[in-house]
Amino acid sequence: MRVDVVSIFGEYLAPLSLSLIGRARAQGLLDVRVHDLREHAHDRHRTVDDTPYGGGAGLLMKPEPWGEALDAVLAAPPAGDDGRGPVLLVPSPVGEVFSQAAAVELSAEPWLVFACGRYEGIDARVVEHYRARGVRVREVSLGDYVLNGGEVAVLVVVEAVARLLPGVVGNAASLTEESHAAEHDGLLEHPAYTKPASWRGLDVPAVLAGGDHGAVARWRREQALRRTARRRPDLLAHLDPARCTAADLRVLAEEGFAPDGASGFGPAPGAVAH
Ligand code: 6GU
Repeated sequence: MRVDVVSIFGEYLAPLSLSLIGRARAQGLLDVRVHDLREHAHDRHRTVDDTPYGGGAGLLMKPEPWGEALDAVLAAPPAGDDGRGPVLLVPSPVGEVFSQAAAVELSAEPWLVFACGRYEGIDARVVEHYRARGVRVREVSLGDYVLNGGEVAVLVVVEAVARLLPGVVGNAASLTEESHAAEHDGLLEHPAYTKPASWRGLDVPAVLAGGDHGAVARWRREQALRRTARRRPDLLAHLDPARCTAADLRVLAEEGFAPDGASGFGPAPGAVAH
């Protein structure tokens, strides 16, 4: 996979040389190229920002350097580009909230381009222009809080996507068993334990050491359901009742949740929230 990142703070992306992502790059599984937006600002001060029309606090990024920088990136597709071009990702607090489902979709793409805004963001015509040109643009947010710029989002999205590429994570099964994985019905993962069996007076649940694989699987499913109900009840709105066993339904009822009549679960009528 090829990843181009346009930023005024390329140094912010140094962690992409570390750990699994760094190794994936060294192995040629991932080709990350960072480009300096200021190369495309032509005044003496290499200005990339200006005051917003209509007034208001803060500065916006000007469209012209972005147009030049993105045109240059788009003009140099990776070898074997299928003609569809990249997905252009624009980190922004007004974007769709990034998710594991989005990471899975992006991991199937051969080419991602990130446009990192700073200040109050990028002149809105930049996204409009590339959409009109047929570029697939996704504005992505990390969540409901405000960051100073998009570079941290690039670190997050590249790590979430790259670890799904074949060969990046050693044990492929660990990808499907973790929290938020579709194969796990989007539930939070069950608690996990390693040796010693007893630590500071706390014992590993006996069922995990009992050697009964069916019992272990049932215990883990129950824990995943209870944890999700207590910590992230919003995720249960996407749990398909058709994928639930009678035991699942009983656990969820104990936690105060019932099928909501749509395609998920919601608070059971009369249930008392935990
Ligand atoms: Cl992607 N960018 C900025 N500036 N703030 C954010 C964000 C992104 N996601 C949440 N807050």
